Amino acid sequence: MSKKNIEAAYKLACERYAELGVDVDAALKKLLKIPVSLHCWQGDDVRGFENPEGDLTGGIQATGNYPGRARNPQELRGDIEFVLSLVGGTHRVNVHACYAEFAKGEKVDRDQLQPEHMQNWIAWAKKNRLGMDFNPTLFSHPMFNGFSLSSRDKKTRNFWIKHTIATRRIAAAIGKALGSPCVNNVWIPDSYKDIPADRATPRKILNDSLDACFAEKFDPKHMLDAVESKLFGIGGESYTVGSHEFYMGYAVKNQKVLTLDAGHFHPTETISDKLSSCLLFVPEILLHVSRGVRWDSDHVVIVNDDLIAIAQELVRLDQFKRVHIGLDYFDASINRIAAWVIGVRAMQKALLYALLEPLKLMQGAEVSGDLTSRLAWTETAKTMPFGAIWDVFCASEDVPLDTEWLKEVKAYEANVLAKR
Ligand code: RNT
Ligand code: ZN
Repeated sequence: MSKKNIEAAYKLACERYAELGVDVDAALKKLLKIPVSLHCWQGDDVRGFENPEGDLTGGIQATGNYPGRARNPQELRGDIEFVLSLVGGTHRVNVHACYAEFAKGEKVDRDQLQPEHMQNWIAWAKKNRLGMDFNPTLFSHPMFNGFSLSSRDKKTRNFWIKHTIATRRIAAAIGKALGSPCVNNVWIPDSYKDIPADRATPRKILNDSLDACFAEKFDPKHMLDAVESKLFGIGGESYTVGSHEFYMGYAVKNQKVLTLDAGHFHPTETISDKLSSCLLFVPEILLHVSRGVRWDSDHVVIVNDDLIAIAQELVRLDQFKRVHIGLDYFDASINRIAAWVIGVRAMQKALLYALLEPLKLMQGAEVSGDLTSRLAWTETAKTMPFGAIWDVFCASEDVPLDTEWLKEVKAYEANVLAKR
């Protein structure tokens, strides 16, 4: 589409939004300031750099064998740079501990990790003006035997406690170096495939282990602890130690960041309605924006009702300082770069859609008890010329329109990915 047509469509669209009391410029300005944390593990099917050919364990699976997976830090960071060139706004990158880098011949186990092992990532993030988030990797390792922080075996448990402590120190170093708090998210796969005889003991152990992990105090300007629940995983269908109730309780009691992963609840349960309640009791929330399909919690994020509902809540709560948005999915059956781009752009589209709703009219109707009008305005929003505004967001950020970015990804596939 020509620049002239984009501008003409935008002008008409702005007039129509103004009729509903919606300030399009303010919405665009706001969208620019909402960072999305880009998960590094979409680029290599959650393999990491320790042992890329090893098994992915812990009830998560990346299925598919689309060619072009990143095989080393240079390829992975190069791919992320390319993704960032295709999305507007300023973002963050979310890295797992299993993506640490070592000198040639150096062998460092996860309980011994140091900030220096993330130095390349930190320098790269700095150069690219990205904030960074971090995660202990409590799976895909010989010390993970179905249980980690909640293991009844002291040696196993202590190994993972030491690992988590190490990642908190690294996260604090990251946050300090980049001048932006690094969210360090703890997720454990500890679970039983079948019905446990004792649900309580592993949870008591997990509670104590987390207390040990979090004993050291850090400046919240540098590092924030987050804890992520899950209802079930593959091979862990009957019981997960770190359930929602467990972590909700832990986060409230200890004032930790609560992570809500959109794919970690009952398949028909959504996280949008949880935000307003959780924000009353926990200091901050980390969203793992994902798309659950049947038993898989990690399909590529697209603009659907669930995503729009999340974005609507975020906009209506307007507490963006207390809510961190991260993506969390992995699909190895399609071009991995496209999977990233589709997810970031979907998140931004949903946010823009929510920012452009006639909220004053909807909330005014609600307050006055005119619920008929509230429903009518909700429906009106759906046929407003949203696409014209989205195009201008892309054009003004100098990134391709929706009709254009795929061509660039196909060229990158031919020139870069196909040669791997
Ligand atoms: C797994 C959790 C977790 C992971 C990442 C790799 O179900 O969602 O967040 O996806 O840590
Ligand atoms: Zn997650």
